Amino acid sequence: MTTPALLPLSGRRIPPLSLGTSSFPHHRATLRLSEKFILLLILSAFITLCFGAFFFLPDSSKHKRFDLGLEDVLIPHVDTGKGGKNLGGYLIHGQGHDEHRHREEEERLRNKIRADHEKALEEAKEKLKKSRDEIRAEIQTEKNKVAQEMKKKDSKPLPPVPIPNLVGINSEDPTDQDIREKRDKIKEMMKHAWDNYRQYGWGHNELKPIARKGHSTNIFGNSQMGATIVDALDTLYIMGLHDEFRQGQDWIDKNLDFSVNSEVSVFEVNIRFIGGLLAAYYLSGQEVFKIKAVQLAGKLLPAFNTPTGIPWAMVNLKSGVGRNWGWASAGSSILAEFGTLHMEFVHLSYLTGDPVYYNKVMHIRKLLQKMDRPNGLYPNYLNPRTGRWGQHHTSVGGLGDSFYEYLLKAWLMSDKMDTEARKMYDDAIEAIERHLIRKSNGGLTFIGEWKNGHLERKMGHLTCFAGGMFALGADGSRDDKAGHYLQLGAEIAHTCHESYDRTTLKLGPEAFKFDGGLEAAAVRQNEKYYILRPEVIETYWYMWRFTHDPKYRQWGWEAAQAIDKYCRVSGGFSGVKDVYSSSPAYDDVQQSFFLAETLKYLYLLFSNDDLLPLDNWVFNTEAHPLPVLHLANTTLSGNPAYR
Ligand code: DMJ
Repeated sequence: MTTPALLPLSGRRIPPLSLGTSSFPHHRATLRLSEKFILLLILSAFITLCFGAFFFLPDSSKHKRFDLGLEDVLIPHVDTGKGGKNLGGYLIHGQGHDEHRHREEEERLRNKIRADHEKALEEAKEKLKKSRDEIRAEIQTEKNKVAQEMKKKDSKPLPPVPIPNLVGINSEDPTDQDIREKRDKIKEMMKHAWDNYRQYGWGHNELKPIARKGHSTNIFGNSQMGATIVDALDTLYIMGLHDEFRQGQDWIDKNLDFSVNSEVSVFEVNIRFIGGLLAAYYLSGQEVFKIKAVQLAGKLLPAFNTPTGIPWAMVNLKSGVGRNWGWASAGSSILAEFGTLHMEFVHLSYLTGDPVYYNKVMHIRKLLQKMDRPNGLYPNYLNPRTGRWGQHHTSVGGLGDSFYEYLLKAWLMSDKMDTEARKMYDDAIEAIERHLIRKSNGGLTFIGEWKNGHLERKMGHLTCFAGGMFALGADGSRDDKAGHYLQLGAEIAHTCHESYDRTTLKLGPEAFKFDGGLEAAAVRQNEKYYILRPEVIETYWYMWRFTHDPKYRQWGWEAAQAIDKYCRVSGGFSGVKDVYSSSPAYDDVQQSFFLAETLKYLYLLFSNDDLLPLDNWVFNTEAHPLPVLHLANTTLSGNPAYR
């Protein structure tokens, strides 16, 4: 049987490899093999001879051989073209001259090595005479020098860009005395929070106001990056607390270092640090904030190195290794986390001229656009390896919230040019209204949570921000439904106010239900806490700006008084564990967002509208104001280089 190996597809016959039956081609091949073998033997004998002869040559000849080779390579100005490669008299003359030069060179090198050795020995002897502490101090000085050098290198000014129109950074005091006094009270609360943090928690991420020491949570890993300082800067600035602002700036300039071996939340670091630094930069014009924001953004970029480009939830700032939260469905990334980077990243590209940040967030958007959405809803979980949704849970509160917020704000921040973002927002909100928004038996409008085809009639404190979002998105909404969305915003504000008003402390619980006779009330113990969150006050402020209905100032003032009464302690402000108890326990944490958001929104609620007007500023999800970029006149959005 002919084996297929003998009849290859090309049709050319291959000689058999078998040594079995003798054939002419096989015989010829055997002869060629033995000829080759003899040639190989002669060649190897010749090489062995040359090698042996070399070892019998005098030393100087060996050096010359190697030096010549070296010179050919390393000394380009020697004209080897004329003499070096030639076998004529010129070469012989050149070799004699070279020999002399090489001997001199060798001598020089030997002397240098000797001198270096002697110097090192001397230094070592000197060192040994010194005490351990002296040696340590010297090492430290050297280290500092290197660190300073690196700092200088890192702090190179970024390319100048036209700064957008920054209107409304300052504003007149309110003319109404009552409003002025309320605003002053909020400023005093800010000072109390800041001063205590400064005294007891300075440089730590947050403050423990009862224990009077620093505090940190896993979102910042084991770092001490002064989260409260960065988060509070813009609030200090708009309140006119300029000494405090300078204290913060000084700390950031000297101490804020991102080369730490720490695993941090990409989302939290983006909204609090990058957002905070960018806002501080735009408000104050101090370059240091821009430089730090860009340095930090560079440290977050490795988080995007996933098979899909959907970033990991966490990244180690030093190694760049990323991973997801252990609790997230099927190793997924979280919608509210990877979907809340857009505003800051667009600003980073704008300020640096580097499209890398813009490309990262646009890639996320494009990927989301292509995906099927169950009932038009975005699930909270997306696997960054497979690009597939995890559990089909949808929420306008935790895990989903700021994704929707950033769609709307991307459109606003682009001076309404980014119509793609507006469309995605409109589509998402329509699906949310259809499937998640309901009226309770008592007539309260609430936003529930979608869990595997079932509506849970529960709303989180976090979800209360949506009242402000609906009001902010009313203008420009599809089918001219501005009135409808403003009304929806008002209804959510009302429901959230009820969740406060129905408690003992007049502070809202973390989550509340509309089930089995319950109306905006928490049942489980672990849903009754208030941790100084801003969302309800945020919605009051937006509603105030769009309607000027005095009830929003009234509700805001009620919340401010309750915070001052029940959360204030001598060491700062603390969250409380049960808003239905008249003597609640403290959680002993002064959250950084209390200074960034809660107190800022309260202050704005009692300020004139021309302080950070909403036509010119868009607040990120941590309440850091970023200016509207008039992208129609810049290269950013339309330029193919940025796609
Ligand atoms: C803040 O860090 C941000 O508002 C975020 O979007 C979610 N909530 C906290 C404060 O409650």
